[in-house]
Amino acid sequence: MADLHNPSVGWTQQMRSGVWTLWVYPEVESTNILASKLPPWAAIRAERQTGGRGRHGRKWESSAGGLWLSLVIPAPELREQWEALPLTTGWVVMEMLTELGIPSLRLRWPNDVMVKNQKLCGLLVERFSPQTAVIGIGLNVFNHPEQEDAALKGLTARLENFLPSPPDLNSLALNLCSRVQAMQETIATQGWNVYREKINRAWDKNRRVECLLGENVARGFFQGVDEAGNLILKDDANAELTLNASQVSLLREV
Ligand code: BT5
Repeated sequence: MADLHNPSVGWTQQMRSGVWTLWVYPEVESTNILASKLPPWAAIRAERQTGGRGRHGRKWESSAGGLWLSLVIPAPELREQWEALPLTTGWVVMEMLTELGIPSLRLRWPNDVMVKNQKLCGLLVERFSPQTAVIGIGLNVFNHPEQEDAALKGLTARLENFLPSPPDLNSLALNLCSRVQAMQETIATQGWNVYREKINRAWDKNRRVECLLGENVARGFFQGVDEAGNLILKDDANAELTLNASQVSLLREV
């Protein structure tokens, strides 16, 4: 296992590309945990995670063959400006996948990249320090998540199903590094709203959803997000409903 406090222990490959240093490990508990103590522009990739993390304590299946990557970026001061990182990173990942030729891509709020109804990529953005954010990216490439958890059968997608020979995992990691750096610079200088229109185009519009807000459930057709990142739903009577994103623990497509 890698030493959580010293990324120089246990790695097998180290690569530099622009501002980034990418360390590759055979196995870690979670790349996000390993990245939590690292400075901006550190990137951690692991062949396997023994405790891959989803949101709200959920498990992320991380066997060999997938891209399990955490990127540390500067995210200083204005906290609100960085709250949309799951949305903007989702769009950046989708842009890369579109360029690779993956068909029928869409985003699902807040942090999933889907092919039709199957999840290809999930994101976990965490803030361990006031000055940085850790962007965890899980992308199924050659792995088979349903072999780890039979309940995922039919619910996941993987790059190998769409591309005869997907890029290797280091190339995908470095590709994402440079895109995430460009995104960080855009958000730092112009704010996240420059991405909002593109993001709003990438959802599956008019899909019926249920949103859990504590004990309550809000239902309607998903319309997108507003300038503050709040969710906009329309009910059957075409009335618009705004939901505070930080209060929505789960969005289910129904
Ligand atoms: C996520 O959570 O989608 C965030 C996943 C982030 C994973 C990356 S890998 C690198 C970094 N290090 C970490 O430890 N994590 C990040 P959430 O929206 O809560 O979705 C979790 C749900 O997705 C699970 O409950 C399963 O239903 C499903 N799932 C689990 N493993 C999957 C996989 N490999 N592919 C697709 N779906 C999966």
